[in-house]
Amino acid sequence: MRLGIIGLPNSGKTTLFNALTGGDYETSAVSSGQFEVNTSVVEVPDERLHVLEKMYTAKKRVHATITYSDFGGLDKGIGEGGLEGQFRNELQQVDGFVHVVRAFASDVVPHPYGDIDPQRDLDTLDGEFLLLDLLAVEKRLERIESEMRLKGKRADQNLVGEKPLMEKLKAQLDKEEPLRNLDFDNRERTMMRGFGFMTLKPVLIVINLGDERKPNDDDIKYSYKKAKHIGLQAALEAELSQFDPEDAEMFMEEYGIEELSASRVIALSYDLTAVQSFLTAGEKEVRAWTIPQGATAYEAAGAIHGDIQKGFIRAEVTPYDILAELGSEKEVKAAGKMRLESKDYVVQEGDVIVFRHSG
Ligand SMILES: Nc1nc2c(ncn2[C@@H]2O[C@H](COP(=O)(O)OP(=O)(O)O)[C@@H](O)[C@H]2O)c(=O)[nH]1
Ligand SMILES: [Mg+2]
Repeated sequence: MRLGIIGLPNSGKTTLFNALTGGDYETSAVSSGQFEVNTSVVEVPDERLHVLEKMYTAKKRVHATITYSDFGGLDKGIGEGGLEGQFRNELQQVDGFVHVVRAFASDVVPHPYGDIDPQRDLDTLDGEFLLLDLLAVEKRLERIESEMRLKGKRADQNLVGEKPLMEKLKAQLDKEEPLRNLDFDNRERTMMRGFGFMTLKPVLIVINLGDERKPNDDDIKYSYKKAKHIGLQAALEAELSQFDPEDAEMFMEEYGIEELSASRVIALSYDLTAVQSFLTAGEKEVRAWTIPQGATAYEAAGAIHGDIQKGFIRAEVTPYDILAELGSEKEVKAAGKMRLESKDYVVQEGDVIVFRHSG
């Protein structure tokens, strides 16, 4: 899963990227205005893996991961002016966005538009993305219409079949509403797959609160267009991510910080894209695997290895909570709490699974 960190220049994107990834990329009070992308992979914190690691005395602990890409250079005008090919491709390929909105005031870091106005900033970039989608939809509609005009009855029916969907999208975008707020059936979702519509992607809004404000976003009253949001102090979080764990803990205790907001952002962004984790555990390793919500045991097997999927016999499933409560696989079996499931079983978050397979 890959998420794009977006926002206006000097909102704190690279700072947040550093906070999330423990990276040390250069942040700057003067924005270069260049399109550039930094990419890094982070582990999704998961307390369950630590418990399982002890339970199985496992040699290795493998977390689910998220790839974050920090997109520098987004600003007013990208909708109309168009985006460079490679940069645009990368934006279209991400599974969702983390939209950084600046709420911090600073004399040394100029805001590109002069004053601090989070709602305006949020709407500015959203507006550009709406425009990009609208242009793409209009282009497609023109293509469909010319196909119908030129070929009449011999027109490509797959292409023509997209027309009602494209009209539905256009109506939404004309209202300046993001596509993600519409409901779609599976057929429509399949049709939209190749387009990489920006406003269809799920978004998590991160309000960069700055130094003086407590990480509490209750007092910020903008409308979020149904998007999830979280407030944090990006600069502070980035600094803490560079500390040794013990030093960070001491610092947090001193300032009464219970949990790093960066961890919250990672957890929230994992939930953003309709995925879930199932777990495998043994002496060799304990591991969290990422699959779509609603995936079957057969699909879960495929996430591990094609051979396990091909030779699928059954899945032995124990919900994590039961395993943690009873303390071992043996106890679970003795209590008759291990379930045998077939290929079409719908995997639940936190299922600990052993796949029996031939070959
Ligand atoms: N005072 C303050 N400065 C910040 C904060 N977050 C980022 N900055 C500074 O703002 C400038 C721009 O940050 P950067 O992450 O490079 O923004 P980007 O252009 O969105 O990538 C840098 O000088 C940062 O140190 C913050 O929470 N408080
Ligand atoms: Mg940057």
